[in-house]
Amino acid sequence: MTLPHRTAPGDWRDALEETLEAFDETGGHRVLSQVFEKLGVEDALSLVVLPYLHDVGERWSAGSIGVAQEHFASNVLRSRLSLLMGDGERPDGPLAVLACMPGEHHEFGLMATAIVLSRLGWRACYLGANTPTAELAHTCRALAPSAVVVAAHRATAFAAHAPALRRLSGSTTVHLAARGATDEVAALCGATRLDGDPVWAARALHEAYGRSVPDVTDTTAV
Ligand code: B12
Repeated sequence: MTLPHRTAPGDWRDALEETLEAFDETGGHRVLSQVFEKLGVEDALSLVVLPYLHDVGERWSAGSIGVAQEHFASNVLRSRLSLLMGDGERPDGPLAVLACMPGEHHEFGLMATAIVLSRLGWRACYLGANTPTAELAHTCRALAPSAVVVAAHRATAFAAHAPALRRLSGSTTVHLAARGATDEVAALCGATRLDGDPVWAARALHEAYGRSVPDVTDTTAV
């Protein structure tokens, strides 16, 4: 598939739809290489990859694509994003531990935040989907991170583990993220709500921890 003159984010999303939803892995990777190169990692995530995932879900729920196409597209994207994890980390950078709540398998937003934090020099300890809270607490005791980010689509996923999150908040700053992160559940868990899209949120965290956001002009990506 050739991609002449594509510039607008919607065009890139269309190109992902045309390739990934036709089970064309090579074509999908080619589009991703171009979009990362042209837009840079942060804008590619914010304007193309994450909105594309949202659109995939809409097409799946409307019945215009099947589960196989949705799974295929998300697996290709997951493999690609995992290559970006850890890129730019500095050994003396602040440490963040990132995990999805138990039962939560939607991890792309969390991955995007981990990627952007590492590009800002953070060390990102990414625990990923469906992380038991006892394991999260154990990891935080061992690593003493500057910040913990936990994500869930439903507020009940946080509320069900409020006592454990509240205990964790006693020793480190816990940020609740994604659609389930309401003010009410954050208060219940003694945590802070992390607003905004995953890229914006990573930059906000970086600033909150006293670092200025560099002008990232290096668009080097995989
Ligand atoms: C990919 C996907 C999956 C993959 C996930 C793979 C993976 N490794 O992550 C798999 C196949 C596992 C999956 C499973 C399921 N899924 Co699903 N999935 C999606 C899909 C297509 C994309 C999700 C995604 O990553 N979006 C990108 C994120 C970044 O966008 P977002 O979710 O809108 O999040 C916004 C904010 O909340 C915020 N944000 C999100 N995460 C984070 C994290 C941080 C740190 C920060 C700061 C911000 C942030 O950023 C976004 C705005 O920019 C969505 C469609 C959609 N509309 O999103 C459905 C969707 C979320 N899934 C849905 C459903 C129903 C399911 C299943 C129940 C299906 C089933 N019957 O098994 C299971 C549940 C699994 C579970 N227990 O968690 C529904 C949820 C409906 C609802 N209202 O709750 C959706 C909306 C599809 C739909 N249109 O119906 N899914």
